[in-house]
Amino acid sequence: MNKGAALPGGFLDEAGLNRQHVFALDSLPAAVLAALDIQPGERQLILIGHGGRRLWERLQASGMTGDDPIDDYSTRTVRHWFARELPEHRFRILFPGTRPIGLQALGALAGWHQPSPLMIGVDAEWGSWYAYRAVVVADTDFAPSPRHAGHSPCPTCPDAPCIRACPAGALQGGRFDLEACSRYRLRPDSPCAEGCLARQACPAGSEHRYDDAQIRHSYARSLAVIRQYYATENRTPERR
Ligand code: B12
Ligand code: SF4
Ligand code: SF4
Repeated sequence: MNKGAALPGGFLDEAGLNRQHVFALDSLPAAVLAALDIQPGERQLILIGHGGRRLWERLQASGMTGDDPIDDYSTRTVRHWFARELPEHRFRILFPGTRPIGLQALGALAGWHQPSPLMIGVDAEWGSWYAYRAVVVADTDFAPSPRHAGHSPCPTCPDAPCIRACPAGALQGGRFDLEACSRYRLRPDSPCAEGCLARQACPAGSEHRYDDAQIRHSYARSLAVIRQYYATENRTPERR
């Protein structure tokens, strides 16, 4: 019934899930499709992201719930959106979920992901202040989105302040050194425990920089993953 219509994204925009891209499943590379376990009748993949501060503002207003409040909010919001605006459609939320999905690879197909020394996608509009919040497959028939004509600010960035700002030298040498970054973040009183100095030095999209509380929240989560990794592996990062 929505054949060729534009995705009705206003509800998602208002909720802070303000980046959306519709792919026809038959336009996706076989390697991407293989990871999705497509079911009969499913026709489209809807990639949903957030850019800037609104997601966090709306999340605060609706209440932080669950083990991962951002994932929890994103899932609730997508379910609510389908119930309200697309009740006749079947959908499955693949991310957040347990299935490994290469989000930056999907972002590259949508034109959202531009590589950067930080390894986080950085584009000229949002800088690094965006992320992927949901991947949905559905039996919808919306007009596929044109590839976003974004571009990377990095090639024209004078002096790459991100590289100079990293106290661990993790961005030098043209390859992100996750080990060096992790080791530095795990130090007692590390200035990178709850935020990335390199990311904050990047001038691109700085007007969209997250609220301090959101930065602390997200970095505390990634630090916990890093700590768990070293604990599980019984490794001592300080000595490596
Ligand atoms: C595992 C993971 C991590 C791990 C390690 C990353 C790694 N590659 O080993 C840890 C826990 C350290 C991590 C941390 C962060 N991550 Co992370 N991470 C992921 C995750 C779940 C899987 C990446 C992966 O390994 N894919 C498998 C490989 C085979 O896929 P790939 O597409 O071929 O590889 C790409 C990525 O691996 C990436 N990459 C490679 N090395 C590194 C290293 C780092 C630090 C990062 C961020 C990316 C990255 O570049 C590859 C080419 O595009 C993705 C979400 C996803 N499902 O894709 C998020 C993701 C890459 N992370 C993201 C973010 C934002 C972060 C953090 C900034 C979160 C935070 N606020 O703390 C930090 C930054 C790093 C830091 N300084 O701590 C975002 C990036 C958004 C964007 N704009 O591009 C993603 C896409 C999640 C999301 N929902 O949007 N992350
Ligand atoms: S500081 Fe410059 S080189 Fe580094 S991520 Fe930002 S735009 Fe790219
Ligand atoms: S978190 Fe710290 S050590 Fe890691 S890349 Fe950012 S500035 Fe460098």
